Amino acid sequence: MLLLHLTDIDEARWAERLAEALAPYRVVRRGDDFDPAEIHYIFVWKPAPDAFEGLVNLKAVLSLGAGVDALLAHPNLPDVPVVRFVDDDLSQRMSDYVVAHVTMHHRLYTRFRADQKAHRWSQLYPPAAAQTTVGIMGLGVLGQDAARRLGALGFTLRGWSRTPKSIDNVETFAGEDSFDAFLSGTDILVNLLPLTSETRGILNYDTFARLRRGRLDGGPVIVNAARGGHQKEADIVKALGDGTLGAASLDVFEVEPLPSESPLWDLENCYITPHIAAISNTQTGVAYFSRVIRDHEAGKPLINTVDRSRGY
Ligand code: NDP
Ligand code: OXD
Repeated sequence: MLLLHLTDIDEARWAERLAEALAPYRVVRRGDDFDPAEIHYIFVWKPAPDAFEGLVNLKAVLSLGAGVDALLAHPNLPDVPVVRFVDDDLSQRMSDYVVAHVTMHHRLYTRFRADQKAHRWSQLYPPAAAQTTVGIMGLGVLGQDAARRLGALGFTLRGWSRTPKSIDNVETFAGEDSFDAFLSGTDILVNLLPLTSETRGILNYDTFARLRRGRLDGGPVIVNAARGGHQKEADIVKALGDGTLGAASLDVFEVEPLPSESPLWDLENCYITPHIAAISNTQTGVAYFSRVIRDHEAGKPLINTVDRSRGY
């Protein structure tokens, strides 16, 4: 039996679709009449502290989120495999966000918008895409998809991961020791890392100060579409104010919703979206998670399981 525990999401819709896809396998929601000992899978988003109570025969936890930082921090997460969401539609949506913001900054949107407001005719030609280096932190499912789509637009690409990678048309860097070299040639820094103890706070003033200067008018740029815990917002405000950063696009925040008194809201060179870079699509999500359950029940191994020791 599959139990749904989705908070802030249209759980009824997911339940209806999953029940159709998995029939005759039983799908239940909290509040339905069922024996917790018969639950073999639980599908979660923002699970409550008692979400796993009584689930003594659980085979796997299925995470609607691609990022599992909050789930791994759940105080009562059972010791069973965690399967995270990996999906072409999700990757496409994330790359849509990344491409939109990278191209906007590459074409010096902040400068020309300010000129327009001031009725100022001031010609300045942005560098060609090939002369602009986008550095992607995190070369996993989302980072590699973004790299492929940015590469098709002609940008020069580099990427940073924990373990070495070889990816066509991307100069790759791995590990702490190569972080400085990676940053020193990056004009637009895109963050697609998971949030772990190693990556928390990585978008800080020291990181910004090490980015390449002189290529993009106004200064280097950051684009964070991963987790708010990666960024130190006081450092972003300082760097956007003193020219260490030319601009920032932020989809995620230390506290969400972003408090109305945050200074980020009013900065002309800060572009805020409310954690909407990519959403898990019901249609493809139902296809993915019903396949995970069906395959596992047929004896196949689980896919896209989280390595708890790495934290992602
Ligand atoms: P993956 O697990 O596929 O990729 C993670 C990448 O980060 C890997 O390349 C990994 O390196 C690298 N990495 C991990 N730790 C480190 C480290 N300490 N130093 C350097 N590199 C590191 O994740 P996804 O691409 O699927 O997702 C990335 C994140 O995007 C999610 O964790 C989630 O937080 C966020 N997200 C945000 C959304 C939004 O709407 N804003 C939507 C969906 C996801 P290696 O390859 O060596 O393992
Ligand atoms: C995710 C998210 O991790 O929506 O999937 O942030």
